[in-house]
Amino acid sequence: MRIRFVTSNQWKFNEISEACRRKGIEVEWVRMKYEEIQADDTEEIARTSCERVSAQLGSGFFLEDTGLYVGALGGFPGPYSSYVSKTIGNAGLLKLLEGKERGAYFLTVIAYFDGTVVRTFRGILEGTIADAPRGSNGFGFDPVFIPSGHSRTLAEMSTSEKNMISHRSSALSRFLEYLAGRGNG
Ligand code: ITT
Ligand code: NA
Repeated sequence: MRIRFVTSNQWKFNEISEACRRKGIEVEWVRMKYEEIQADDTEEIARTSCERVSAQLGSGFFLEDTGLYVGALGGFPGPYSSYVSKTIGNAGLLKLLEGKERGAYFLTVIAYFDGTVVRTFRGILEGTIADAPRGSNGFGFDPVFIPSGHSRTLAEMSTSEKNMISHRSSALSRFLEYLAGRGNG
């Protein structure tokens, strides 16, 4: 089976293709930056993006939206994760969290247009924000995110280790189960 993944983000593609390769699924990278609506709900952003992109690509593709939700910051940066990562970055996030509770989670919502409706699949990874950045693998908030039950940050894990636990790979597993159930797998 072959499927298209629409993202401008090289690291997202690397993770998704590694996870798919293990299951014998081929992923084609549609490297494209689509415009996202501004909304406070990751699912709504993914769904709307998928509807818009389908006008251009038809069906048989998926995309995803991911956010980091920090409890002590009322869920911030959430849907603003991309902007926050590019502007204040991990150093700025750590500064905001000085003296605060460190609980956080990642949420990925995959959206897939089946030709008739958009379907969404979620994946969550719970954890804490580290006191300082550690590790050089991965991207974005990986150096400051320690998954629950682990002592290393995501940036101290390999792609395949991250894929064993991540928000993105959980959402992907649900999506692939759905595809297999439809007889496309
Ligand atoms: P596309 O929309 O083109 O897929 P993007 O990078 O803009 O790529 P998002 O809007 O989902 O994607 O951005 C969320 C940001 O959150 C992303 O730019 C990273 O900084 C961060 N992020 C997303 N997934 C992450 C992960 O698994 N680990 C660490 N940081 C992550
Ligand atoms: Na996105």
